[in-house]
Amino acid sequence: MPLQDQRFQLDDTIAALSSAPGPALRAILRISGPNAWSIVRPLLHRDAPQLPQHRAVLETSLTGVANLPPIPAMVLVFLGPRSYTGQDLLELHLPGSPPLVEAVLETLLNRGARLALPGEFTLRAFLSGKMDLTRAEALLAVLHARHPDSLSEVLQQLAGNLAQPLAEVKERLLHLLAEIEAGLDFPEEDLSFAVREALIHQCREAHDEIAQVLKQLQHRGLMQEGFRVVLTGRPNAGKSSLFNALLGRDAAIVSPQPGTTRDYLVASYRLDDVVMELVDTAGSEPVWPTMLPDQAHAETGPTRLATPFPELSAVITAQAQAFRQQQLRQADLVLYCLPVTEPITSEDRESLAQLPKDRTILVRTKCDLLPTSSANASASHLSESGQQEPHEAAGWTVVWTSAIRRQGLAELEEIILERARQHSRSEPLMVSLGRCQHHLARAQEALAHAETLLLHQEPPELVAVELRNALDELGAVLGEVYTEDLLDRIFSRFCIGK
Ligand SMILES: Nc1nc2c(ncn2[C@@H]2O[C@H](COP(=O)(O)OP(=O)(O)OP(=O)(O)O)[C@@H](O)[C@H]2O)c(=O)[nH]1
Ligand SMILES: [Mg+2]
Repeated sequence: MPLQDQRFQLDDTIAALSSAPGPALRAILRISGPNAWSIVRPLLHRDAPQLPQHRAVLETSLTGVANLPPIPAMVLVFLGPRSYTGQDLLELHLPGSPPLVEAVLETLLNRGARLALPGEFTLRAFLSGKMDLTRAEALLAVLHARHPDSLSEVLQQLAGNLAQPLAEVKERLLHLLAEIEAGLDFPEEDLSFAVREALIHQCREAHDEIAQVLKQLQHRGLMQEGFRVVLTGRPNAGKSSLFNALLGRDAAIVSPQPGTTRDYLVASYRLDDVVMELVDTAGSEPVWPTMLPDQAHAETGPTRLATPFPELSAVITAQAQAFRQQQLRQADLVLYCLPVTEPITSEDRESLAQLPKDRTILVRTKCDLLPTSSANASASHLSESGQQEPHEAAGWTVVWTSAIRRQGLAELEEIILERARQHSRSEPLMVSLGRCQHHLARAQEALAHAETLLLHQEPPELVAVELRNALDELGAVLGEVYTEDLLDRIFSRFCIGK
């Protein structure tokens, strides 16, 4: 059966690991559907009761799982319809050992459960009316949130601060429609002036309330997970200079001394209509090793100054490197800076090996230091200029820049913008916002049409059609009107077990 069809098969009993995979103190397996209890019951220790009458927590053990001895388990029983999915739902809390969890899951599947598809538990919650679509989308965004600001935004949506005002507007429009349709039974009696005035007023009110919600959504869009562009590379590679050149101001200190940037700097960076975060980090090698100052000097050459407090510097360096690693983990795009005048070192190779090619741009900095004939070169012009990138650069997106002469910046910005746009199209929160904004704008259009019709004393039937259109659009936001295709697109973005 195609996956889409399976997804809407509510009489199946589905099971999956709901906690994060990997070793942990506890793992949680969820099983939901009409046979959840009958599948789990024979595995429970013989003292386990018949299906509890209420929500219950059973401290028990599981037997008959592969050839394993009894497994201590806590089983939470949620009876439908008062459960997350609206169906009987059991949670098996187990010791978080991956082979053990796998064996229990396999036993559940052998006993008739089907492995849940991504987001299928939440889809069931939605289909059983436990959750409107804005809340389901908010849940998805909560699971993917990385920053406290965007988390609080989506938590509010999860709590219903989008669904609730819209449900209220909808209620009032339904009332309005009922009034008009009641009048339609007497077509010869056109709407009186006073009634028309009142209807216009109510249409405007609904329009304004939707505008308020749209404004909230717009704010949420600005608070979205910023696309994070992180500059990294060896000390002195020209990261801070590029950071300043992209921002168009001197936000970071630049100096010929390697190790100038010891912390990391985050700046709001706007390209076109996309606001993102640009992060400058410390160079990617320990600049002040825990060695005596004169040793450091001897090993790294004259540009490196001896630190007066080697131990303190080692601590700061370690911290700077930890920050850099953390920023790299959170990066949506990495700009790996490498002066065009320097070869790719083993250290660069090691660093690059850890970065995903599709989310990294190799920025060859300081291209003004090359002879003028090749100074205008960029990745796409390499062969013409006779310059060859080292073979390690093959397969990477390469851009040549000079922060000092502002060369290659437009090309770099174009790539950054394109990646940021691609990213926001796949961000759960942004997808949800786009969908809601689309329907709300159309609801507003319908209300504006209704108002115009009322002003021009057009027949009430036409006004009713526009009100129905507005109601349909609001219904679509909340998920009362949906297509399987839309649900498939939303819920397949969840991970399995959610
Ligand atoms: N000629 C030339 N010099 C540059 C360019 N970009 C940076 N530099 C010089 O390279 C040196 C290091 O620049 P920074 O921007 O501080 O390098 P960094 O990678 O931030 O260095 P750390 O913070 O120490 O890791 C400075 O002397 C800059 O003036 C460039 O495009 N052309
Ligand atoms: Mg710097």
